[in-house]
Amino acid sequence: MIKKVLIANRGEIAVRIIRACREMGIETVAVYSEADREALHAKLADEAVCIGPAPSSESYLSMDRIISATIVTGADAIHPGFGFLSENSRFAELCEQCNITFIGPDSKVIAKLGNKQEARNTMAAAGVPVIPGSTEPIYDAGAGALAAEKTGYPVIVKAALGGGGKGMRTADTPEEFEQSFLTAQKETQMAFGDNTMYIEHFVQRPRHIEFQILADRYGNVVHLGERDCSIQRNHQKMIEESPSIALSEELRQRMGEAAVRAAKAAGYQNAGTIEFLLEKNGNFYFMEMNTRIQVEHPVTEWVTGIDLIKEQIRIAAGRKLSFTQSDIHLNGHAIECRINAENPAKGFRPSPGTVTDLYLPGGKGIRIDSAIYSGCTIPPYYDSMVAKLIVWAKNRGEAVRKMKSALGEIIIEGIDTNVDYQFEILNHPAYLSGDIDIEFIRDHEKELGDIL
Ligand code: MV4
Repeated sequence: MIKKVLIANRGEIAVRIIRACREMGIETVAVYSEADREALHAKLADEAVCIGPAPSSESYLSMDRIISATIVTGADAIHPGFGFLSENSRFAELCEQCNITFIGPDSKVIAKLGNKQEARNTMAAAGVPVIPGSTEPIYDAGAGALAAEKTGYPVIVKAALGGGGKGMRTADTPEEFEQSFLTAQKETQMAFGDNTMYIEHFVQRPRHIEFQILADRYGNVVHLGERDCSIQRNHQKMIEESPSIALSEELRQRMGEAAVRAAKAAGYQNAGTIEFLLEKNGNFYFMEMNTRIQVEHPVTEWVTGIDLIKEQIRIAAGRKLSFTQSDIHLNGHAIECRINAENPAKGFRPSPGTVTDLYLPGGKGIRIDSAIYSGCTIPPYYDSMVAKLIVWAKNRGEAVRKMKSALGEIIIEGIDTNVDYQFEILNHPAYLSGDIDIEFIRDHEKELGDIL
């Protein structure tokens, strides 16, 4: 059994994990950087250890310091949250070597799925639809051009170790290819210290649909339905919802089965997410698998009634899943808005600083996951997301109205936020009608910016 968990993260997700542990009777250890001395996660945990200076590289990304803090405090498991070391296979391996339970999949599975080209091949072999494209790693523009020709233009060049948009370029024609490839590869080398690329056909105006899965140690795999994450800006998601209004029950079942097949093919354990691109005509393709808990997990929790963090801990402790696929039903509609400390009028530039006044909404069907409090200081060193507002209602229309009402109540003084911008998105007729794809923000930039 797991008795004490060290949370290798900060902000709202650290708080979320501390709460789950406390409810399960598990002790908690927070780690914090010098910039986070007064941070909520450090105050709420049973113990807190300072692991170094403000920059992530010297604190939240320092494997040695985090492992040391785990040993010193006698914690028997680490929850990595998202970002930071959560998808670092070497960190998971280090935990394994130190006899610390890493709350997530096996280090080898993380490494296998972290290589997107390898993941594509694994999925294709398992009968999961993948986007047409290269089957071998590509290291030079010449080999790339041949693969692109075979794939069919337009194409997208991606970093094998990438994800989240870095090291990615499109090419509409063979003439554009070399330039796009070299730019993508240079960025890839800078970001990941590796220059392995792969090529896919560029899918036009898809939705981003992802399936949550849970897998235990005994080969039981279930999916918990989908999240529609199409509303994003520069690869940063802004609004997520479950279920997606783009899926019929029949399509949900087919995509869910594909997601379960994907997890089984990877030998996956714990919570994971299979990302798909969904075309307007209903064709869907595996894009990548995320081996961590995700920011948007609360919308799935609300429509399924399953606490994903608790399930992660139970699975890591060796427990069997206590439900099967037929026990899982999607009830009602949940929407999440990410609240960021940023200024939409100034190109969404980060807005760190001290929160001088704070009021957060509540009431039936409203959940806030945050680590801010009145008087807290948001340091400039980390991600700008400071809170998540999640609402639930019987149907999408009511959920949208509830979200708009709740956004309207928020008071955050002292820093700039995207709260008003989020309101404008929810107020847009195209959003309301469900006419959304990954280009939504770009398509409607002008109207959405009118309030600024
Ligand atoms: C794509 C694509 C279209 N076709 N791949 C963006 C982040 C990274 N995970 C992969 N991404 C994309 N890959 C093919 N073959 C379009 C995107 C994409 C995107 C995907 C999901 C959500 C938002 C997006 C915004 C721009 C591009």
